[in-house]
Amino acid sequence: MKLYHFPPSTNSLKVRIALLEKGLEFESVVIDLSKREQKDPEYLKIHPFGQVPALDDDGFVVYDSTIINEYLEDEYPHPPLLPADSESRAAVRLLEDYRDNHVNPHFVTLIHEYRKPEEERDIGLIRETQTNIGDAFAALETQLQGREYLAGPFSLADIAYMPNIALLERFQVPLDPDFKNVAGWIGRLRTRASYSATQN
Ligand SMILES: N[C@@H](CCC(=O)N[C@@H](CS)C(=O)NCC(=O)O)C(=O)O
Repeated sequence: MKLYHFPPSTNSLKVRIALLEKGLEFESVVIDLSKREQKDPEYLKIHPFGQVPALDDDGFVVYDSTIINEYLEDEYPHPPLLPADSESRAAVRLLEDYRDNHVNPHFVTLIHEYRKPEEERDIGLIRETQTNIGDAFAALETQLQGREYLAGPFSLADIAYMPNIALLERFQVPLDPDFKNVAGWIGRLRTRASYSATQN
């Protein structure tokens, strides 16, 4: 299996964590986004939209982190990262969708700001984005009430958020101290061996 990825990319990390959780070995092919390698004509044959990640599993190519993780679950179902019943599976997918469309974009804003020299950063935008992240995590606080992980057992939903959790620390985003469920969940995620993928 070959994983085309860029190590700091949050969406690439979603797949690396799923591979680690499933104990699947892979060859790492780094596509350096800082050199725009994702737009190289050769790579566009792998990923037609020129993004990371993409996966080549013995000649079968699939891209988009969420779709790749679903593929991994279908092809390598043990250990399971989706619950067995349809309602819980739908809940996992909604939580992933929330992360992809309503949480991760705020982190992309922070990544772009922190890439700039300090004096060029838009502090107002950083503060506003931190508030947006706090608001987004308020929904997770409710979701985690009475649950160890977002959908009960550890799942693809939790994996989707792990790269973002690591960035909370890196960008020193303060979370509301009243978010006790979120704090406990983050603590549990940090103890998983696969969390180490986020630390390079
Ligand atoms: N929906 C896609 C989004 C992929 C994506 O946005 N990848 C970013 C890195 S995290 C990327 O390749 N950015 C470079 C570009 O779009 O040119 C997924 O989940 O894989």
